[in-house]
Amino acid sequence: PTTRPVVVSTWQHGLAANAAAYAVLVDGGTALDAAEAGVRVTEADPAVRTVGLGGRPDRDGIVTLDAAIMDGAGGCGSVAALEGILHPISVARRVMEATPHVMLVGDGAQQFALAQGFTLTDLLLPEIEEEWKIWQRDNPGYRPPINVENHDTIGLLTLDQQGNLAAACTTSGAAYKYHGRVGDSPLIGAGLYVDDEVGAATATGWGEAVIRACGSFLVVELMRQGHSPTEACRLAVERVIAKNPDYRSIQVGFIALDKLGRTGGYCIQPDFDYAVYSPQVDNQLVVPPSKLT
Ligand code: SD4
Repeated sequence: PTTRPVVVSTWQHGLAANAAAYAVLVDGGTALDAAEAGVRVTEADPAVRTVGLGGRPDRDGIVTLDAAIMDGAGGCGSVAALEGILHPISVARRVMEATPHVMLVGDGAQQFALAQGFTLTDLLLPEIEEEWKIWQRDNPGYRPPINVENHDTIGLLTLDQQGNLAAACTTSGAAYKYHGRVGDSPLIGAGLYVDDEVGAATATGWGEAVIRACGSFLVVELMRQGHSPTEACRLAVERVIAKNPDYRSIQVGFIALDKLGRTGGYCIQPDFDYAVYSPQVDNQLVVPPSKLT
């Protein structure tokens, strides 16, 4: 039996994103349109400290954004280290649809966005700038914090009524990162991956740890081998742990959606949750199993 449509996304802010994405899907919209519409809600929400407007800056006080979007046929686009654009996910989609490329970064990504009609927005909120100044004062070593709280990307997976899958992932990245640092979120195969023959996956947490394991690609390939979404996420977390001896001090979480509409997740630390919206689940938060307790 197949469940459609389905939306699943990371963290509590996933609930609002899911609502927007699900509305597109029940209307007969595509998985790709729904994925973009969903995460745009989080990007524009000034209360979310880890995505778009209201996101925390890098250690130089500059908000730099990473985002990627992918469909189940292999189409994908992404931007990294993008400054001053409210909706990096929509720029990523333009990269996918209006260029011969997959990824644009930094100034080039911003120039492309402006040429496509996006406008500049100041994304650094005054209270966030104050917080950053205090962090700077208290951290003379100027080292980005590596800890379990330094995360909360929105990653969102969709299955539409036609049976097509898509994923979107967008973030301001790790707080107080080096200027120019790129995390897992805009990297196809790390922050997200989709294959209509199998399913879709996305990651949240300490991006460096996800990149080392090609996390989201791994989850999809494990589902291809027959593992359920939750079991695929668990095995991918085990791989992350094997590649990251410091795993006790970081969080990594994966969520997955297979082509039958089954969802699942797994994480290192127990503080992760994700939001599911389907004909059977009325947009609810799920707490997945975790490696540590
Ligand atoms: C990153 N995975 O840039 C993202 C961080 C995250 O809020 O989840 N951020 O490493």
